[in-house]
Amino acid sequence: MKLTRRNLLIGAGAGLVTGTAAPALAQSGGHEGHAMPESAPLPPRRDGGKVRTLNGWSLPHRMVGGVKEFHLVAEEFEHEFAPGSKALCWGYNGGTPGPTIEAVEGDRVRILVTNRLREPTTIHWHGLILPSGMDGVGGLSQPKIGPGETFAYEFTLQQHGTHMYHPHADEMVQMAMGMMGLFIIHPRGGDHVDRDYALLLHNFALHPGTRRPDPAVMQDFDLWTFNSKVFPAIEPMVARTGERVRIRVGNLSMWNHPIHLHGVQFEVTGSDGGRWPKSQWRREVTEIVGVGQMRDIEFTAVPGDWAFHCHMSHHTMGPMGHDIPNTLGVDQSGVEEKIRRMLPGYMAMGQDGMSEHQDHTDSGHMKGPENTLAMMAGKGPFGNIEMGGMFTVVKVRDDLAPGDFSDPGWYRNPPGTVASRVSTDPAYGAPVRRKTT
Ligand SMILES: [Cu+2]
Repeated sequence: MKLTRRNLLIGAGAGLVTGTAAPALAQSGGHEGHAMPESAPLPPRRDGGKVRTLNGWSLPHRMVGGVKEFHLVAEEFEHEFAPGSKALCWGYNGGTPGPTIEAVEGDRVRILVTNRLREPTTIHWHGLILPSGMDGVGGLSQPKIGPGETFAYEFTLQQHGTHMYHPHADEMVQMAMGMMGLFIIHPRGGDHVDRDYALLLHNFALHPGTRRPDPAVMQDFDLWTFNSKVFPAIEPMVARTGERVRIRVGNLSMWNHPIHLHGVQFEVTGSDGGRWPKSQWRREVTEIVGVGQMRDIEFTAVPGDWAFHCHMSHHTMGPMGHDIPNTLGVDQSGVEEKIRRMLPGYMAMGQDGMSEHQDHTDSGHMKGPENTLAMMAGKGPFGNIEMGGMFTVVKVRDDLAPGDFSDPGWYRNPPGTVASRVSTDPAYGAPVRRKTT
């Protein structure tokens, strides 16, 4: 039986499946590791770049006769989206996204691209002003880079801003497999911020129980990612109170994403067009980053743990089925026992909402398909966070050293500033309500 989202209800750990998918749910699944550790060690910086690419790194260069030379390698590797979900992905230099290229306006850059895939590729420098023959559209601007070949791209950077790179050869497949990266050009005179974060929005169709992304999916993706990671495996963004923080967000996914930050009104300060004049800055709390677009947002950090996420609520969830009956409000007593005779361990869910999903999967008594994340994950100081995709936390503290990116743990709220229980009686108080029929 082919196991797809069409016949599986809710990725890992759902209690309700169609009959055809039932045997698949009996497979064992690894659901350990959903909790976000309080002080997860962050990977060390391997470069001198100014930008912190979440869960990523900036590519070192070498100077060759006054030219900054970078070397990208297109290749396949095993990638972990979060503990419990790995796939064979394609990307650059061992990762998806590939390493961030950082340079300065006016630099002459040479980018060597070695193709270790088994099909031709190219790289398009998305948003860069360059000679037509360096634009990287296979067949149009250049011959494709065959397997085993290395091509050189060389041009002078005539602009600054947040940009991207991606293939323009068998684009549908190669991008669906994870091939993309950030190309950040700093202005010649600098533009001071204290923390400069960058991430790419993407989506992967890694169907339950499988190990290669499916390039044919157009909308119903399993994994919604920041830099090809899903919550809780996405690094937090940390800052000291009062610091100026920039977050650069690029979108090479198949959807537009309304990116929302709690706790502040940020300013939209730039895009692929570079840093905008101050008169064009806008105050927002949500900014839609359209497919193929970049947006830079900036704010002054205020203390707390602040959610940063896509506001499409399905994009903050892990794998789930979409063509399934709605069980909300459906009395499933009796059904459970009958199904258990055919499918031991079956558990009816969804009658009162799906919040219970994370408890069942975290506790391990709901096993989903192999190599498949739960729909909801993450533990916070007050319980389950119930997220799973494009979600991370901006952690702002008063006592953080400049340049310290380590996870400071959970925010210690000043006394009297946490919402708290005043009653357990549903009939409590005298709230004004509209008359219901
Ligand atoms: Cu989204």
